[in-house]
Amino acid sequence: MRVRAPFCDALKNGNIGARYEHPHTRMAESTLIIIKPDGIHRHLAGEIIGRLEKKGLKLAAAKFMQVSEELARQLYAVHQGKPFFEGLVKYLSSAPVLVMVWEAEGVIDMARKMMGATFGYDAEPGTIRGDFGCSKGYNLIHGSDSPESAEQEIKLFFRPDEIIDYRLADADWLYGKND
Ligand code: DAT
Ligand code: MG
Repeated sequence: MRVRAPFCDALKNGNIGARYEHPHTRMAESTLIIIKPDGIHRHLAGEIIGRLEKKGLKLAAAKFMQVSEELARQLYAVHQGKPFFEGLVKYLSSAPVLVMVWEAEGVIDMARKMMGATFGYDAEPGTIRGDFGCSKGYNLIHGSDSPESAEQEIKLFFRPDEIIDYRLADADWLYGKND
């Protein structure tokens, strides 16, 4: 009589390396993340990308570029008229940045939590801004704050064909069937 190994049940139930399409891989939300000029100059791009990768978020697009003042004004249009607006535009357009789209269900909130509070001196240890800066203006990273702003911001930087649709090789281990 053949004894069925528990391993086979696990495979059949989709727990070990099974090729089922988990809903999380289909309904992924997107966010625009920018490693700002200070992040690039301070050699923190790898550290920041590493944190997002290790969290299990999926990189869908990336562009290393110098942002024009015009584009910076568009990205920060909601802040137009505020006393810090002109300085913010100058800062973002002053040196190269790394602009990315990251995906996961709930990625907007997760990335915001990982970024930490807006000003480095307020941000909790363990967050990107909390661990690597104490400045008000130079706060290393931008992340969309809502699905509406994410959609709008991604369109400012990427054409649809620049956003890559693929399945992470470890997708089966990032989420369980009951997530
Ligand atoms: P966040 O980047 O956390 O989404 P925000 O959208 O309120 O913050 O502001 C955009 C950027 O503007 C922020 O990253 C840093 C700068 N900023 C915001 N408030 C400021 C202030 N009171 N003084 C100087 N810079 C400010
Ligand atoms: Mg914001």
